[in-house]
Amino acid sequence: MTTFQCGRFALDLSRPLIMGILNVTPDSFSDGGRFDRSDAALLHARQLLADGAGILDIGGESTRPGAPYVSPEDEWARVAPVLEAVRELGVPVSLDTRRASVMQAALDAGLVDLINDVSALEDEGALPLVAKAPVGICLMHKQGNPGTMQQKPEYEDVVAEVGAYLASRVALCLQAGVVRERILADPGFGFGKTLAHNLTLLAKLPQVEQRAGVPLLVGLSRKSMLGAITGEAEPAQRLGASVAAAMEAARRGAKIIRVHDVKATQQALQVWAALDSMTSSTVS
Ligand code: 7PJ
Repeated sequence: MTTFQCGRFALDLSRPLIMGILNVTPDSFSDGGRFDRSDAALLHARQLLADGAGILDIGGESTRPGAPYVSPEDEWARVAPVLEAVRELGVPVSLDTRRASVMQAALDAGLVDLINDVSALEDEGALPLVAKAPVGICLMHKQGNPGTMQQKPEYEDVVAEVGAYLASRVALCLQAGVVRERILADPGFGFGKTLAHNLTLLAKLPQVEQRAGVPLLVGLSRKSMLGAITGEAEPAQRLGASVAAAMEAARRGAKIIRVHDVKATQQALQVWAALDSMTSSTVS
Protein backbone atom coordinates (compact mmCIF):
# COMPACT_ATOMS: atom_id res chain seq x y z
CA MET A 1 0.00 0.00 0.00
CA THR A 2 1.28 3.43 -0.93
CA THR A 3 0.66 5.89 1.88
CA PHE A 4 0.99 9.64 1.53
CA GLN A 5 1.70 11.49 4.75
CA CYS A 6 0.15 14.92 4.72
CA GLY A 7 -0.37 16.90 7.87
CA ARG A 8 -3.14 15.40 10.01
CA PHE A 9 -3.70 12.57 7.50
CA ALA A 10 -2.13 9.40 6.13
CA LEU A 11 -3.77 8.83 2.75
CA ASP A 12 -4.06 5.46 1.04
CA LEU A 13 -3.09 5.96 -2.59
CA SER A 14 -3.94 2.47 -3.79
CA ARG A 15 -6.94 4.04 -5.57
CA PRO A 16 -6.73 7.47 -7.24
CA LEU A 17 -7.92 10.34 -5.07
CA ILE A 18 -9.65 13.45 -6.31
CA MET A 19 -8.33 16.86 -5.32
CA GLY A 20 -11.13 19.43 -5.69
CA ILE A 21 -10.09 22.92 -6.79
CA LEU A 22 -11.36 25.78 -4.65
CA ASN A 23 -10.13 29.00 -6.25
CA VAL A 24 -10.44 32.18 -4.27
CA THR A 25 -9.00 34.52 -6.88
CA PRO A 26 -11.52 37.18 -7.97
CA ASP A 27 -10.22 36.76 -11.56
CA SER A 28 -10.16 32.97 -11.44
CA PHE A 29 -10.72 31.99 -15.05
CA SER A 30 -12.59 28.77 -14.49
CA ASP A 31 -15.24 29.73 -11.96
CA GLY A 32 -15.61 33.40 -12.84
CA GLY A 33 -14.61 34.44 -9.33
CA ARG A 34 -17.90 33.31 -7.84
CA PHE A 35 -16.18 31.83 -4.79
CA ASP A 36 -14.10 34.74 -3.56
CA ARG A 37 -15.95 35.12 -0.26
CA SER A 38 -15.31 32.62 2.50
CA ASP A 39 -18.96 31.72 3.10
CA ALA A 40 -19.42 30.97 -0.59
CA ALA A 41 -16.09 29.11 -0.53
CA LEU A 42 -17.25 26.96 2.37
CA LEU A 43 -20.46 26.11 0.54
CA HIS A 44 -18.47 25.18 -2.55
CA ALA A 45 -16.05 23.12 -0.39
CA ARG A 46 -18.92 21.13 1.12
CA GLN A 47 -20.26 20.42 -2.36
CA LEU A 48 -16.83 19.25 -3.57
CA LEU A 49 -16.67 16.81 -0.63
CA ALA A 50 -20.21 15.54 -1.19
CA ASP A 51 -19.26 14.97 -4.83
CA GLY A 52 -16.28 12.81 -3.90
CA ALA A 53 -13.23 15.01 -3.33
CA GLY A 54 -10.66 13.53 -0.94
CA ILE A 55 -8.53 16.69 -0.74
CA LEU A 56 -9.31 20.40 -1.15
CA ASP A 57 -6.84 22.64 -2.98
CA ILE A 58 -7.04 26.33 -2.19
CA GLY A 59 -5.21 28.99 -4.18
CA GLY A 60 -5.25 32.78 -4.06
CA GLU A 61 -2.90 33.64 -6.92
CA SER A 62 -3.89 32.89 -10.49
CA THR A 63 -0.96 31.46 -12.47
CA ARG A 64 -2.80 31.84 -15.77
CA PRO A 65 -0.77 33.74 -18.42
CA GLY A 66 -1.49 37.47 -18.18
CA ALA A 67 -3.16 37.31 -14.75
CA PRO A 68 -2.76 40.51 -12.72
CA TYR A 69 -0.07 40.69 -10.02
CA VAL A 70 -1.20 39.84 -6.50
CA SER A 71 1.04 40.82 -3.58
CA PRO A 72 1.89 38.10 -1.03
CA GLU A 73 -0.07 40.10 1.57
CA ASP A 74 -3.19 40.17 -0.61
CA GLU A 75 -2.76 36.49 -1.47
CA TRP A 76 -2.64 35.60 2.24
CA ALA A 77 -5.60 37.87 3.03
CA ARG A 78 -7.64 36.03 0.40
CA VAL A 79 -6.81 32.47 1.38
CA ALA A 80 -6.58 32.77 5.19
CA PRO A 81 -10.35 32.99 5.94
CA VAL A 82 -11.05 30.14 3.51
CA LEU A 83 -8.33 27.90 5.02
CA GLU A 84 -9.78 28.70 8.40
CA ALA A 85 -13.33 27.85 7.27
CA VAL A 86 -12.50 24.49 5.64
CA ARG A 87 -10.15 23.34 8.40
CA GLU A 88 -12.89 21.46 10.27
CA LEU A 89 -14.33 19.59 7.29
CA GLY A 90 -12.26 16.50 8.05
CA VAL A 91 -10.31 16.30 4.79
CA PRO A 92 -6.77 17.31 3.95
CA VAL A 93 -6.43 20.98 3.04
CA SER A 94 -3.89 21.86 0.36
CA LEU A 95 -2.55 25.36 -0.26
CA ASP A 96 -1.59 26.20 -3.85
CA THR A 97 1.11 28.84 -3.50
CA ARG A 98 4.64 29.55 -4.71
CA ARG A 99 5.51 32.12 -2.06
CA ALA A 100 7.57 31.23 1.00
CA SER A 101 5.97 34.05 3.01
CA VAL A 102 2.46 32.72 2.33
CA MET A 103 3.58 29.17 3.17
CA GLN A 104 5.10 30.47 6.41
CA ALA A 105 1.88 32.24 7.45
CA ALA A 106 -0.21 29.14 6.74
CA LEU A 107 2.19 26.77 8.51
CA ASP A 108 2.52 29.09 11.53
CA ALA A 109 -1.27 29.18 11.81
CA GLY A 110 -1.42 25.36 11.44
CA LEU A 111 -4.01 25.66 8.68
CA VAL A 112 -2.67 23.34 5.97
CA ASP A 113 -1.92 19.65 5.44
CA LEU A 114 -0.23 19.96 2.05
CA ILE A 115 1.79 22.62 0.24
CA ASN A 116 1.11 22.47 -3.50
CA ASP A 117 3.76 24.55 -5.23
CA VAL A 118 3.87 25.09 -9.01
CA SER A 119 7.50 26.24 -8.49
CA ALA A 120 8.55 23.08 -6.60
CA LEU A 121 9.77 25.09 -3.57
CA GLU A 122 12.16 27.24 -5.61
CA ASP A 123 11.19 30.45 -3.79
CA GLU A 124 13.97 31.50 -1.43
CA GLY A 125 13.53 29.94 2.00
CA ALA A 126 10.59 27.74 0.96
CA LEU A 127 12.31 24.38 1.16
CA PRO A 128 13.71 24.53 4.74
CA LEU A 129 10.46 26.06 5.92
CA VAL A 130 8.26 23.31 4.51
CA ALA A 131 10.77 20.59 5.39
CA LYS A 132 10.44 21.25 9.12
CA ALA A 133 6.62 21.30 9.10
CA PRO A 134 4.72 17.97 9.14
CA VAL A 135 2.95 18.67 5.84
CA GLY A 136 2.82 16.90 2.50
CA ILE A 137 4.55 18.51 -0.46
CA CYS A 138 3.65 18.59 -4.16
CA LEU A 139 6.57 19.54 -6.40
CA MET A 140 5.47 20.68 -9.87
CA HIS A 141 7.56 21.18 -13.01
CA LYS A 142 7.20 24.29 -15.12
CA GLN A 143 9.35 25.88 -17.79
CA GLY A 144 9.65 29.66 -17.49
CA ASN A 145 7.21 31.84 -15.62
CA PRO A 146 3.42 32.08 -15.90
CA GLY A 147 3.44 35.39 -17.81
CA THR A 148 5.63 34.15 -20.67
CA MET A 149 5.91 30.38 -20.33
CA GLN A 150 3.65 29.51 -23.28
CA GLN A 151 5.57 31.72 -25.76
CA LYS A 152 8.19 29.22 -26.91
CA PRO A 153 8.45 26.11 -24.76
CA GLU A 154 11.34 23.89 -25.90
CA TYR A 155 12.61 20.48 -24.87
CA GLU A 156 14.88 17.92 -26.48
CA ASP A 157 13.23 15.09 -24.57
CA VAL A 158 10.32 16.35 -22.51
CA VAL A 159 9.86 13.15 -20.46
CA ALA A 160 13.56 12.92 -19.57
CA GLU A 161 13.85 16.62 -18.74
CA VAL A 162 10.68 16.88 -16.65
CA GLY A 163 11.54 13.57 -14.93
CA ALA A 164 15.10 14.71 -14.15
CA TYR A 165 13.90 18.05 -12.77
CA LEU A 166 11.34 16.36 -10.51
CA ALA A 167 13.93 13.83 -9.33
CA SER A 168 16.33 16.67 -8.49
CA ARG A 169 13.68 18.52 -6.46
CA VAL A 170 12.73 15.30 -4.64
CA ALA A 171 16.42 14.74 -3.84
CA LEU A 172 16.71 18.24 -2.34
CA CYS A 173 13.68 17.58 -0.13
CA LEU A 174 15.14 14.27 1.05
CA GLN A 175 18.45 16.02 1.83
CA ALA A 176 16.51 18.59 3.87
CA GLY A 177 15.12 15.75 5.99
CA VAL A 178 11.72 15.20 4.37
CA VAL A 179 10.68 11.52 4.25
CA ARG A 180 9.73 10.23 0.79
CA GLU A 181 6.18 9.41 2.02
CA ARG A 182 5.53 13.15 2.28
CA ILE A 183 6.37 13.95 -1.34
CA LEU A 184 4.34 14.04 -4.58
CA ALA A 185 5.52 15.16 -8.02
CA ASP A 186 3.56 16.74 -10.88
CA PRO A 187 4.63 17.11 -14.54
CA GLY A 188 2.83 20.47 -14.69
CA PHE A 189 0.51 20.17 -17.68
CA GLY A 190 0.28 23.48 -19.54
CA PHE A 191 3.11 25.15 -17.64
CA GLY A 192 5.59 25.91 -20.46
CA LYS A 193 4.51 23.03 -22.71
CA THR A 194 3.09 22.76 -26.22
CA LEU A 195 0.17 20.44 -26.94
CA ALA A 196 2.66 17.84 -28.20
CA HIS A 197 4.71 18.12 -24.98
CA ASN A 198 1.57 17.74 -22.85
CA LEU A 199 0.37 14.71 -24.82
CA THR A 200 3.80 13.07 -24.66
CA LEU A 201 3.91 13.53 -20.88
CA LEU A 202 0.41 12.10 -20.49
CA ALA A 203 1.12 9.14 -22.76
CA LYS A 204 4.36 8.39 -20.90
CA LEU A 205 3.18 9.17 -17.38
CA PRO A 206 4.52 5.88 -15.93
CA GLN A 207 8.03 6.91 -17.08
CA VAL A 208 7.64 10.30 -15.42
CA GLU A 209 6.60 8.62 -12.17
CA GLN A 210 9.48 6.18 -12.35
CA ARG A 211 11.99 8.97 -12.89
CA ALA A 212 10.51 11.20 -10.16
CA GLY A 213 10.51 8.31 -7.68
CA VAL A 214 7.35 9.47 -5.86
CA PRO A 215 3.58 9.24 -6.58
CA LEU A 216 2.20 11.68 -9.17
CA LEU A 217 -0.45 14.34 -8.84
CA VAL A 218 -1.79 15.66 -12.15
CA GLY A 219 -3.86 18.68 -13.15
CA LEU A 220 -5.50 18.61 -16.58
CA SER A 221 -8.93 19.98 -15.68
CA ARG A 222 -10.30 22.52 -18.20
CA LYS A 223 -6.79 23.34 -19.44
CA SER A 224 -5.94 25.00 -22.77
CA MET A 225 -4.56 21.76 -24.17
CA LEU A 226 -8.11 20.38 -23.95
CA GLY A 227 -9.37 23.51 -25.70
CA ALA A 228 -6.79 22.90 -28.44
CA ILE A 229 -7.93 19.30 -28.88
CA THR A 230 -11.68 19.97 -28.84
CA GLY A 231 -11.85 23.50 -30.28
CA GLU A 232 -13.84 24.50 -27.18
CA ALA A 233 -12.82 28.04 -26.24
CA GLU A 234 -14.71 28.21 -22.95
CA PRO A 235 -12.89 26.39 -20.07
CA ALA A 236 -16.13 25.50 -18.24
CA GLN A 237 -17.37 23.77 -21.42
CA ARG A 238 -14.47 21.30 -21.42
CA LEU A 239 -16.10 18.81 -19.03
CA GLY A 240 -16.01 15.74 -21.28
CA ALA A 241 -12.42 16.41 -22.27
CA SER A 242 -11.45 16.98 -18.62
CA VAL A 243 -13.02 13.71 -17.45
CA ALA A 244 -11.42 11.76 -20.30
CA ALA A 245 -8.03 13.29 -19.53
CA ALA A 246 -8.42 12.52 -15.81
CA MET A 247 -9.24 8.89 -16.64
CA GLU A 248 -6.28 8.54 -18.97
CA ALA A 249 -4.02 9.92 -16.23
CA ALA A 250 -5.50 7.59 -13.60
CA ARG A 251 -5.11 4.59 -15.91
CA ARG A 252 -1.44 5.52 -16.34
CA GLY A 253 -0.85 5.56 -12.59
CA ALA A 254 -1.59 9.12 -11.42
CA LYS A 255 -2.51 8.90 -7.72
CA ILE A 256 -4.11 12.29 -7.17
CA ILE A 257 -6.18 14.05 -9.83
CA ARG A 258 -6.70 17.81 -9.43
CA VAL A 259 -10.08 18.81 -10.91
CA HIS A 260 -12.83 21.42 -10.96
CA ASP A 261 -15.62 18.97 -11.82
CA VAL A 262 -15.45 16.49 -8.97
CA LYS A 263 -18.78 14.72 -9.43
CA ALA A 264 -18.26 13.76 -13.07
CA THR A 265 -14.67 12.70 -12.40
CA GLN A 266 -15.72 10.62 -9.39
CA GLN A 267 -18.35 8.78 -11.46
CA ALA A 268 -15.80 7.99 -14.17
CA LEU A 269 -13.35 6.66 -11.58
CA GLN A 270 -16.12 4.57 -9.97
CA VAL A 271 -16.86 2.85 -13.27
CA TRP A 272 -13.18 2.09 -13.70
CA ALA A 273 -12.89 0.76 -10.11
CA ALA A 274 -15.97 -1.46 -10.53
CA LEU A 275 -14.60 -2.91 -13.73
CA ASP A 276 -11.19 -3.34 -12.19
CA SER A 277 -12.48 -5.29 -9.18
CA MET A 278 -14.53 -7.51 -11.52
CA THR A 279 -11.63 -8.37 -13.82
CA SER A 280 -9.23 -8.96 -10.93
CA SER A 281 -11.65 -11.22 -9.02
CA THR A 282 -12.13 -14.94 -9.76
CA VAL A 283 -15.75 -14.46 -10.89
CA SER A 284 -16.25 -15.27 -14.57
C1 7PJ B 1 -1.84 23.07 -11.40
C2 7PJ B 1 -1.69 23.48 -10.09
C3 7PJ B 1 -1.37 21.77 -11.80
C4 7PJ B 1 -0.65 21.50 -9.52
C5 7PJ B 1 -2.67 25.04 -11.23
C6 7PJ B 1 -5.14 25.57 -13.57
C7 7PJ B 1 -3.95 26.44 -13.33
N1 7PJ B 1 -1.09 22.71 -9.14
N2 7PJ B 1 -2.21 24.73 -10.00
N3 7PJ B 1 -0.78 21.04 -10.80
N4 7PJ B 1 -2.48 24.03 -12.10
N5 7PJ B 1 -0.06 20.70 -8.62
O1 7PJ B 1 -5.75 24.98 -12.68
O2 7PJ B 1 -5.52 25.50 -14.78
O3 7PJ B 1 -1.44 21.32 -12.94
S1 7PJ B 1 -3.43 26.56 -11.61
